[in-house]
Parts: sequence; C-alpha cells; structure tokens
Amino acid sequence: MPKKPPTTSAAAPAAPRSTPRRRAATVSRRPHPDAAVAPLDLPSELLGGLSPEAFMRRHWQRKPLLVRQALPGVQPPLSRAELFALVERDDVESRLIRREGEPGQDAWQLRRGPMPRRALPAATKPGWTVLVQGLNLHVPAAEAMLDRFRFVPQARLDDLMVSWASDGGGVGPHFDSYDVFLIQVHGQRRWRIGRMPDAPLRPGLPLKIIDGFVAEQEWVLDAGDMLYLPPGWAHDGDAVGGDCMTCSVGFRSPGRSELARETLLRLADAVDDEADAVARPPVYRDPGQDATATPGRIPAALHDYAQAALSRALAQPGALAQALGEYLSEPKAQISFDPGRTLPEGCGVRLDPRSCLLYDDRRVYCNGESWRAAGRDARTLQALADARVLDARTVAQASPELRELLTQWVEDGWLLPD
Ligand SMILES: [Mn+2]
Repeated sequence: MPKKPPTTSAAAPAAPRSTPRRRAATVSRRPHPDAAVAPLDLPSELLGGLSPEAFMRRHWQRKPLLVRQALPGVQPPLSRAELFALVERDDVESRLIRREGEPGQDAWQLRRGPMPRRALPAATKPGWTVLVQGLNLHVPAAEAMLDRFRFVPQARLDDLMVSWASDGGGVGPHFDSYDVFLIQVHGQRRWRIGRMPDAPLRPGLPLKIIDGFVAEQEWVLDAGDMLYLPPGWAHDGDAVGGDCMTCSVGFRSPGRSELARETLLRLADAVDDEADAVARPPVYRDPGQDATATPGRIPAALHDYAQAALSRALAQPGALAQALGEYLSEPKAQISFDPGRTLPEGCGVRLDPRSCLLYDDRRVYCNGESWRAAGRDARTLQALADARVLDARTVAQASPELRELLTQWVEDGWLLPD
C-alpha cells in the first residue's frame, strides 16, 4: 500500500515563539518514513500538542510528561483472555505478581512464566497483575502502537510490554533505568511519581520495591491517557477498580560495561579470523632483549607489543562500528524465526516484527549479522530499516545481489512478502 508523503514544510505552522533553540528554517527535513508518525516538526496529539522534535528537546531523558487522551478511542491490542493465554507460551516472557496485606507490610509474590492459565487468580480477586514483555513480537496491533514511537532511534527502542491488573494490582513503587511511555488502554490506573535518587530498596522481596516511597505527583489515567517518565523517576501504578490494562513502550539503555564487553568479544572474533587467514601470523620478537637479572619481570616491550596489538584491532576501519551494529541488532535469547517461505515476483516486503535492521554509513545489520552495502542497494536497505517496508516497485528495481539477499531473508523468516 503506497503511503502518502507527509505534508511539505510549506504547510507547517510558524515556530512557536517560546522555542529559543529552534534551528534555522533552511534545514531540509526528510519526511519520517512511517505515516503513523507525524512530521517531526508538527504538533502531535500523541505528545500532547508537542512535536516529536520539541518532545525530544524538552522531555526526553529530562522530565515527565502527562498527556490526557494521547490516543483517544484506543483499543487494547488484545483481549484479556488472549493476554492470559500468552502466559502458557514458552516463547513469551511473562510474570505474575501478587500483593497481599497492607501497604508497607505487604507480602509480594513473583512467578515467572510460562505457567498454566489456571495459575492466574480470578479476575475479580484484588491485588494481582500479570505482565507480558515483547507483545509487539506476537500481536500486530501492539507493533502498530510501538511504531508510533519510531521518532526515537530503533537501537534505543526495546519493546511493548502489556500488563493487566485486578483492582489494586501493580508491581509496587520502583525505578527503571530506561525511559518509558505508559499508555492506559483499558480501565484506570493511579500513577504516583517522585524523584528519590537515593531511595533504599525493601530487603527480602522478589521485586525491587522502594522502601518509604514518597510521591510528589499523582494522577488517575483513563483509557487513552499516557504518561512519559525518564529514567530514574520512582513510580507506582495501582489499578483502580479492576480490569486495568496498560501498555508500556520501553527503551534500551545499554550499559557502558555491556557495550565494552560485547564489542570487545566481537573484535576478538575478528582478530582470530584475521590471524587464521594468514600462513604465519605475526608474533612478538625481541632481538634487542638484554640478559636479565630479574627474569620474573614482564618486559616493557612485551607490554607495548600487547598495547599495539589491541590498538590495531580497535583501529581497523569500521571494526568497532561493525561489532556495535551486530551486537545492537542481535535478537533476544527467546526469539526464533519461522523459515521456509519464498519471495514471489512482483511483491513488496515487510520486516518480520522480530527482525532488527539497523545501518551505518558502510554496513547494514540484521539480527546480529552484517553486510557491506553501497550505492542504490544501500539506500534501499536503509529505507527498509527506517520504514520496515519496501513497496513492490522498489523490490523490482533491486540489483540481482540485493534481490538474492532479500530472498535469503525471506527464506530465513526475517522478511515477509507484503
Ligand atoms: Mn516501571
């Protein structure tokens, strides 16, 4: 289905006077490839009248934003019964959390899925909640909801989680280390939030629950309302009146040590491959070594040789970029693809919801693997990464090499004929 291009900048309203850091009007803007995302400089209902650009400047990673009726008339992406059925699947990450007793001295129970459907208490029993991660991988309506947030780089998007709670159900006051959009899709939930950077956690619980949570603000969200929270804001959401369903758009914030470890591991593989490719890999030589009276001491020249080897591995053009891209595009552990289809002539393609396609100036990265790409083929793959679809005409114009790659991805189940 061809998408109508967003309105041109000529139709855009004048910049609000209250925006001092507005960039010059001469900056040419690429329209966002997803029609579900408003042009980046136009007010968006989803963001309470802020444009995606203004939201990113003022709120992202900085301060909360409550949007009443961000998604008016929103429909839950699945029914309660469909959600409850997901806890039985071993390819779905789910949790059941129950709270008993009075606030402050309450007992918390956590059970991780998969579990039989009958492990869930009656919907009328108060104080429990079930959470399902990665709903976008299994339910197209959930992927469509996640798509609304593609004004944030794909490498930062994690998943859409859904939770259902009976009256009073919730996961308790806690922190997250990532940004989150909390979208109320059915029933009501009371959110209480506060800044408590040094808050202690309650000991001996299966959940990370803040001890002595003090809220600064609280709101009851109705279906269609949305709350954005930056990382580190303590928050507590309790279902009001039962049959409460909330979707959370979660982001990934890779840790510094995680990025160092994962890229170094991949660089190490590249170093091994390089050594395997030559008949005599270079070794340390020391024709200048003097006779030593301290044989236990590591020679300084050997340290320098190691340092140079490491620097060389890091300095290989594109090596770090490749390691990073392959890592960032890697599927989560429980994800598998269903192979076995072909790419018919004359049709477009759509990325499977489980596929992660990223790119930089030299390469494209898909599900942990990478390919060099240049020229028109690179632009086509970049367009696929940004929009997650290619129309039939674009696919028909692909080079034989690109056609072969797309066919391979369809056979692997990474890409679907569209
Ligand atoms: Mn949270």
